[in-house]
Amino acid sequence: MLRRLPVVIAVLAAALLLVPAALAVRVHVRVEGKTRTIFGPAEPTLSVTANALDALEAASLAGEFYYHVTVTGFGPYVDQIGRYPAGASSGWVFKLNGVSPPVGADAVQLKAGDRVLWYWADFGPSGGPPTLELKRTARNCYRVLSQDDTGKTTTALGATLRAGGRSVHTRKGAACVGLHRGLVKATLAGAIRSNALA
Ligand code: B12
Repeated sequence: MLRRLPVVIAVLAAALLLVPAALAVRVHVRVEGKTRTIFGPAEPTLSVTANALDALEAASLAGEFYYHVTVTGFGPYVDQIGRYPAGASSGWVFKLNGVSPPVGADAVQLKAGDRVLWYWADFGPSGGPPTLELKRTARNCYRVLSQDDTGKTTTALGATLRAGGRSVHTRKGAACVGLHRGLVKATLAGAIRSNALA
């Protein structure tokens, strides 16, 4: 038995190493900065330990971008992503599946297939900015939706589609862009730029 001890220890150690990997979830992650997309325009799937803060860590690792967490009375708070630190009524917020959770990112447990969006937001008297979501309706045709913090979705009237260096103004939040190279994304003044689609 004693001779088998090193083998038993090795098996146990391997099992312990496998536990965190088994608990990880595969989720979509995107990070929208103040002036440009920082990570994952097309919302790639990443392996994330457990929560929305871990999703930012996974994206930072994959995209090699800086972020900083400070511990406050409420718990961990992301006070900087990329170049810009939070200040006054602006800073970094996140959404899970289009909804802004009313708790810190470490308290939001993820399940497979979830979509986590971190973004820079300027808060005014009417709250934070809506986020845009791009959907493909047919070949080269797209619809742009606008989501508020509760996840309520409306058509993003006046949104612009950016396709291969061209700008196409949408009629009633939808348009066909014709043949294009690269990804298409949507913008609208006062809203967070959309995910990108082929
Ligand atoms: C201003 C504000 C913000 C600003 C902060 C800008 C800045 N300068 O850093 C912005 C818009 C960026 C923000 C973001 C978020 N906020 Co906020 N925020 C507030 C608010 C209205 C005032 C805070 C304040 O200035 N206090 C006065 C200063 C002197 O005290 P302070 O301790 O130094 O305040 C700092 C911390 O509160 C920190 N902070 C702000 N929000 C949050 C959220 C969490 C979870 C943590 C840990 C820290 C934190 O930023 C403040 C300024 O540095 C409070 C509501 C309130 N009345 O307290 C909500 C509040 C603290 N926020 C809240 C939430 C949920 C968030 C978000 C998680 C929302 C989201 N889904 O993304 C994010 C944080 C995500 C992240 N980055 O980690 C909740 C926290 C609830 C909870 N029990 O966890 C509160 C209580 C609002 C609410 N009732 O829902 N917030």
